[in-house]
Amino acid sequence: MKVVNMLSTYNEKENITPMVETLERIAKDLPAGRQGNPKYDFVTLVVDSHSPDGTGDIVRQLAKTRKNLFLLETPRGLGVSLIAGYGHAVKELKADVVIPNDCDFQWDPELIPEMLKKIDDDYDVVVPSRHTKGAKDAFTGFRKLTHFVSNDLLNGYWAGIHEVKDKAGNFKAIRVKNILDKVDLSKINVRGFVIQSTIIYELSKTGAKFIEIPAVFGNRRAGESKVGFSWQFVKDIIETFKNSTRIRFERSPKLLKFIKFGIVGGFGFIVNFFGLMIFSRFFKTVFPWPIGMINFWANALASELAIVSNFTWNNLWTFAKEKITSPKQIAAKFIAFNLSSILGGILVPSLMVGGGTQLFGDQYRQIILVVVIFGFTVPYNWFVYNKFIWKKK
Ligand SMILES: Nc1nc2c(ncn2[C@@H]2O[C@H](COP(=O)(O)OP(=O)(O)OP(=O)(O)O)[C@@H](O)[C@H]2O)c(=O)[nH]1
Ligand SMILES: [Mg+2]
Repeated sequence: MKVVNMLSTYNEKENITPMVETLERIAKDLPAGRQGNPKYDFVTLVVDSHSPDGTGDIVRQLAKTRKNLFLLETPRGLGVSLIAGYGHAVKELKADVVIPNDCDFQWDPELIPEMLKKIDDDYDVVVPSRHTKGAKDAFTGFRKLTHFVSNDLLNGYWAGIHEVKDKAGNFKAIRVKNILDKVDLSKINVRGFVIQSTIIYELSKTGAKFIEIPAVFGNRRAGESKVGFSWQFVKDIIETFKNSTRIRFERSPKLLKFIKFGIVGGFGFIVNFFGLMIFSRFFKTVFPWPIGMINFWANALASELAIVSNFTWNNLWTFAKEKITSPKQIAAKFIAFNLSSILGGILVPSLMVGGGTQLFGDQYRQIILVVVIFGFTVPYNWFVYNKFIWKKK
């Protein structure tokens, strides 16, 4: 079984040699396979973003006396580097298992034998975790807060990634066959640290079986952390938020649809408002009719304009997947849409507001109107649009 240990490095000149040697010792101590042959073929892939401290040169030097050490040079950014590294491990190095890790000893590589044992036990993704029983982390103050915001709030609560509790770490063992090789790496479009939760999400889509094992997350052994309050940090938080939102909507397309439906409805409300203003002014200047008639026609025209806007934008945007295209269908559905709008947007709400003010008094008219719109018209429209107008084909 070929195991590729993938170390991401940026300025890790003090840590790289001890890490490579530690992995070699771990490989030597692993249990042998059948007939005493080594069960695992252990290689190390260093993914370095042209570290200015010369980490790459150290790797080149080490590789002169080693057959199992490789260097991949990538542009700056943990996300782009890991994506390139995963691709290289799968395609070029023909890995069966990939084990990405930081190169600062915060995650203890001594866990690797236990992780490989879990892969043997048929788990596909083994995640050392700071959030299971028996785990510990050295987080303090600011790092505790940023970890909570990105791991728990954005990736957990907002994105809805619940396969594992610790979604923010790099260290994990990933089976390649039918799991990592199913992930289309070219479609993952993230630059920074958010790659960690993104890869968990992408792996979950392959049907991977996850397990978390307790880990002790210590302090880095030497060198400097790249996570601190900086412009890069702000960019990382924005990217995490954007990506969590994308994942949330991908996981719950109904929610995205509902938000679009809300925006279209709100826009229709604005169209109605300005339509009424423009039409009543226009009629007042052009026709010398009694005031009631003008209001009626201005109202009717403004409502129709809003209906046309709602129908068009919902058809093109909210329900793009169920879009109605044939002219005959459009005509039929548009008539149905109009009738339903009159019923759900005018007739029933008028009755409800009328009844409500009778019951509670005129001073509550505005509140009753809001309650009726959100309590009746919105759910009614949502139901009719989904079940009748833009029914799934
Ligand atoms: N290839 C590559 N590696 C990077 C880059 N940025 C960080 N790394 C490496 O990724 C690993 C994690 O980075 P750290 O700075 O230790 O971040 P962290 O462990 O999440 O946070 P700390 O707890 O503050 O150390 C380390 O091995 C870094 O050297 C990058 O742009 N490219
Ligand atoms: Mg670190």
